[in-house]
Amino acid sequence: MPLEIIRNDITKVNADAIVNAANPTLLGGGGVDGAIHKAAGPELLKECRTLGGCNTGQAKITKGYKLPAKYVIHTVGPVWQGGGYNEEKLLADCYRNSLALAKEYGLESIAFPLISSGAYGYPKDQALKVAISVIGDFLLKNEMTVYLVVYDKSSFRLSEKLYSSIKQYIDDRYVDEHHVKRISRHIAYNAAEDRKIAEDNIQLESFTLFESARTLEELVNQTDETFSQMLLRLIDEKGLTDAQVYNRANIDRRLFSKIRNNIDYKPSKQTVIAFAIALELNLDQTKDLLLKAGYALSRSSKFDIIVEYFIKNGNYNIFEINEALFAFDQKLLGA
Ligand code: AR6
Repeated sequence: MPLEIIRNDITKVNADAIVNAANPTLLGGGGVDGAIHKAAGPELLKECRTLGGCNTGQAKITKGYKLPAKYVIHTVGPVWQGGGYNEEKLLADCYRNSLALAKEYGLESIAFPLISSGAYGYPKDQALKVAISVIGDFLLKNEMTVYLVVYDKSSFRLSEKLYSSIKQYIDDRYVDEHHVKRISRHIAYNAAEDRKIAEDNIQLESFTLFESARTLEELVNQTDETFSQMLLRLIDEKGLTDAQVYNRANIDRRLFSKIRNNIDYKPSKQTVIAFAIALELNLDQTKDLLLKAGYALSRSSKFDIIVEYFIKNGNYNIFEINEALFAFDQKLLGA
């Protein structure tokens, strides 16, 4: 089940649990901790007093009280001290232990803030990387919807190197709309000439059709393999299981079974690309799969260029791709 990066105030998120970036006392503080206590009401602090605090990297659960979420999972992130004090492992533990607790309680959805990336000073790009990597690993083996709530988009940054590399790739390839319009006019002009030839051909063709007495129904029945059929064939050819593929694609199991059960299913473009990534298709194969659903990759879409960038670089980690799409304000893959 999927990971979604969203921009919101976590106290407003409607998930089974929201995670609090707390301190070891569990008795409230500033930042997200303060916001959660304020929105949940004083009953939350009362319950927190009974918990006896919490060590860094560990997690404890309480009810959500006045929050839309049923539970709050309190975890204590590490204070950033330059990176040489086990911070990465401790931060990863926060995500792992919170997810384990959510699983133990049978929760279906959970929302995380970017733990430690505020008052505790963990660099946001590195904090995001740890979050995505631990949540991604968890989701390959477990069914849950996980929201990563990025509160302050302006301070959200991919690692500088990745960001500028993708930016350069887009700049080299992006065809602005103006240019596209010029091209379409040119195409329209050529199309007028072509139309006449096509009309002649159609007459010839309909004659042939008539001659061979083929019905429209017969013709329709001769359509190519559909998207659903091609997807299932590729899964078999790659020796993967359905679950491996929909998990890697960040796609909900229910959506996958709809596609499996309806050979004419018309997926969104994001869904097709998510499967192409899960199946580790190369660029040509990705284009073929897109075509089955009536789509193409375009140079006038940043989304398409970013996807192309990752496929060309052989990076099929859907969560990293989504991180990049998010940074460039594009729709995300899968979920
Ligand atoms: N919703 C989502 N994210 C938020 C919200 C919100 N309402 N408010 C802040 N953030 P921080 P930490 C983001 O400082 O670094 C507290 O005093 C914020 O932009 O809340 O783990 C505790 O008691 C940042 O990216 O937590 C501890 O003493 C992220 O949440 C200490 O701060 C985490 O920022 C914990 O520090």
